[in-house]
Amino acid sequence: EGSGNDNGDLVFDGHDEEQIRLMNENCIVLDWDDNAVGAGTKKLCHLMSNIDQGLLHRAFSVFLFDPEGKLLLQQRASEKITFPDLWTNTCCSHPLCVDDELGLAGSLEAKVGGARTAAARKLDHELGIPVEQTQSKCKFHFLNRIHYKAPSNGPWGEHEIDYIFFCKVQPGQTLTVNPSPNEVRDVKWVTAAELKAMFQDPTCRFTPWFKLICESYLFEWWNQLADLSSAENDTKIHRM
Ligand code: DMA
Ligand code: MN
Repeated sequence: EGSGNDNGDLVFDGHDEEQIRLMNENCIVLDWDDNAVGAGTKKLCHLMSNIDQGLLHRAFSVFLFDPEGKLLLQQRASEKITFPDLWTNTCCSHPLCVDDELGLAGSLEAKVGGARTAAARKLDHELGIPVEQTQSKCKFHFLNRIHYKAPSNGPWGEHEIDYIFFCKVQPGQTLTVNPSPNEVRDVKWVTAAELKAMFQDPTCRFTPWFKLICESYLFEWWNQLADLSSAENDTKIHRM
């Protein structure tokens, strides 16, 4: 097959080599209560044929705000195997089956810590924001967990329990943002009004999880950006 990886099968025909390689990452497979029950490759976890049989994994979604309250959006690269070219929140991915991302103690606090570690890793990988800067210049708030399922293109889809984080760049601080072209096609800082205007623009298409969060919690939480204490650390899993 000559593809240079062990994923040289039909589902990857025509896709980007680096994105195919990332399909070997080990996601955390879950039961319905967000307990880790095993590992599954990113490939297996995102095939609709497995999802339709109940396969569920852990994910996170970061919403990064600057000190003026603007949200950083990204447009996914055309190279992405799932949901290419769609506009979405700052950064999404999966905590992996590694010690510092699993939340080994099993408590919600430990799992949030693991998801947050993964978030810092991917803010660097996708957007070129150094891990050191997300640690020293930002404040993370865990909001809640959303359980959702959505088909993508072809055989692919999502079925996740998604840890939602607001990440606020602290007053007077700025972050280095240097997106990786293999992951991110474009970025844009927006106000709530500017985001609502993008929803009216038929040339802008959005990911299903971002639409779900926009239709439910986003604008309410955005209004409370200065003090998220009444919204954060929700222990309930919201099934959508
Ligand atoms: C998956 O994001 C996570 C959610 C919440 C949809 P993704 O497809 O961007 O993952 P990755 O960046 O690892 O490809
Ligand atoms: Mn996923």
